[in-house]
Amino acid sequence: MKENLVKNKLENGEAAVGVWLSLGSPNIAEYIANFELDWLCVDTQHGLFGHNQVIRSFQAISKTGTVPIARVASNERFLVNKLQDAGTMGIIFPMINSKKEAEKAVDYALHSPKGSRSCGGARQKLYSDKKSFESFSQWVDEETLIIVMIETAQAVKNAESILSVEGIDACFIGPRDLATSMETKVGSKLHENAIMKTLEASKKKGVPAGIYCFTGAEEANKRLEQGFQLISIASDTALIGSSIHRINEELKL
Ligand code: 3PY
Ligand code: MG
Repeated sequence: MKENLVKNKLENGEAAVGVWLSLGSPNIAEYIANFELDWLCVDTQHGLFGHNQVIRSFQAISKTGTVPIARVASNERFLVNKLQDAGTMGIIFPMINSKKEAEKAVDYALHSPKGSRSCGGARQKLYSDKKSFESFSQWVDEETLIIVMIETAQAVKNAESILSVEGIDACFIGPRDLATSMETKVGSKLHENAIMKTLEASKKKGVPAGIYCFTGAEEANKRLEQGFQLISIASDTALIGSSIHRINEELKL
């Protein structure tokens, strides 16, 4: 991996489509990574991943053209660095509610002078042909994707100031937590207005926006038309669950 193709697509105004992994299975990661998606997200905030399964999933994904990214369990330096050592090329930070929290995310993910990432990198070094640590750290900082999740009412209110933080490559809306925080339902008018407000803030700040889609191509196409660039089209659990459900519904028992 000489360059982060998802980062390139976002910078060029193109869409990058991926799938969310929750089941903690490197075998599922390997399988799905061969479907020519732009990215796969190993979710360590929710889901079933132990750290060895994270490493084995990145080993499988990085053999394909799909970019390995991860959602960190929470905005902590040690957790971010462990995912980077394991080989992620993008970090999704959940529950970023303020400019200060966004600054912390950038600080943990990038080396000096842009941040204060601790020197390590283990598996990330396998992606790069840089010989010295200095050239590796410069390369990895350029190729790292930093994505902040906007998924509370407070984050929507602060979206413009969050997205003014230098080093943030994209924001990503978590519809379920957003609905919970707003005490409304996914899909309500109130909820949709908050999504649109975040999208407007992202356009104003020139930072690409992404969103988690739950119901398939129609929803994903609508979000693409609205101008979302980072689209999660499904999760491993949803793909398995919806297939079984559909077949069961059609069975003539
Ligand atoms: C949410 O909907 O809150 C999410 O975080 C999606 O992963
Ligand atoms: Mg969430």
